[in-house]
Amino acid sequence: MAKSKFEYVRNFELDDTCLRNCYIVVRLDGRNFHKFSEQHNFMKPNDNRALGLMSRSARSVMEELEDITIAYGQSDEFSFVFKRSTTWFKRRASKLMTHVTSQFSSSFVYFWKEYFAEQPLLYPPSFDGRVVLYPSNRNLRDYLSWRQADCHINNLYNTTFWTLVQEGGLTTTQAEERLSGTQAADKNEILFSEFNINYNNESSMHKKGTTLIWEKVNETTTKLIKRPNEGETEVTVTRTRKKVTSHSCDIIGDQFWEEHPDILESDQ
Ligand code: DGT
Ligand code: MG
Ligand code: MG
Ligand code: MG
Ligand code: MG
Repeated sequence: MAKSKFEYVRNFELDDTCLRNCYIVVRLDGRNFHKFSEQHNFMKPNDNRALGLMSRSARSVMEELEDITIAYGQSDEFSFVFKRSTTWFKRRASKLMTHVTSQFSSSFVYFWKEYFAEQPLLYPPSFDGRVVLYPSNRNLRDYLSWRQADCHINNLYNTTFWTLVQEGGLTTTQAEERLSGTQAADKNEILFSEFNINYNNESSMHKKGTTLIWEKVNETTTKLIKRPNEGETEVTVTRTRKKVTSHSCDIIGDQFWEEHPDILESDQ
C-alpha cells in the first residue's frame, strides 16, 4: 500500500521498550486522595470499603492483563509486577502503564457501588502511574519491602494519631505535636499505656497491606451425566483453576517467598 506523505510523523514516536530481563513494576497512586477521602467520608485512619475496592480493582487488572505475577497495595496505591520475561505489548512502558492505570480506574468506578452502597461517587477519580525496572530478585524484593515498610510506618502513625483525637479528645494540632519526634516504640507505648491497645492485635490488612498472587485452587462442581440405559447420574468433578488470592502477611522476610516459589524467576 502506498504511503501517504504524512507517514513520516511516525518517526517522532520515541522508543520506550523496557530493558530485557528486568521486572517491570507499575505503581499507581490515587490523585489527591486527601480530598477524595474527606469528600467520600472515608473512615479514619482506615476505611475497609476503600481498601476492599482498591483490591477488587487490582484483581481486575491481574485478571484482564497478561503476565502480572504479584501486586501489592496499601492506602491509595497499588504496585503491579510483570514477570521479567514478559513480552506483552513488546514491553513498551507507556502501553503497560496506561493499560494498568486505565483498567484500574475504570474498575474502581465500576465496582464502587459494591463497596460504598449508600455513599455516592461524587466525581470521577483518577490515578497516576509510573514504571520502574528492577534487574534482580533482591532489588524487586527490596522494592516491595519498601512499600510494606511504608505501610507499617504510616499505619502506626495514623492509628496513634486518630486514637489520640477520637478517644483521647486531642485536637488534630495537639495530636500532631504529641507525636512529633516520637519513635515507633513511643507510639506503641502511647497506644498500650493510655488506651489499652496492643498494636500487634490491630487488623493485619491495615498493618501489612494487601498482596495479590495467582494460586492453584481446587474447585468441585456437580454435573449431571446421561448414560445409556441408566438415566441421569450426578457426578462430582474437581478441577484446578488459577485464581487471584489475597494475603495480608509479611512479604519482607523469606517465608512468604519460600511458600510461593513461582512468583520470582531465577536470576541469571
Ligand atoms: P497525590 O497522591 O500527590 O495526588 O496526593 P494524595 O492526597 O493522594 O496523597 P498521598 O497519595 O500521599 O496520600 C494518600 C491520601 O489518601 C492520604 O491523605 C490519606 C488518604 N487515604 C488513603 N486511604 C485512606 C483510608 O483508608 N482512610 C482515610 N481516611 N484516608 C485514606
Ligand atoms: Mg503523593
Ligand atoms: Mg495519592
Ligand atoms: Mg498514596
Ligand atoms: Mg487502537
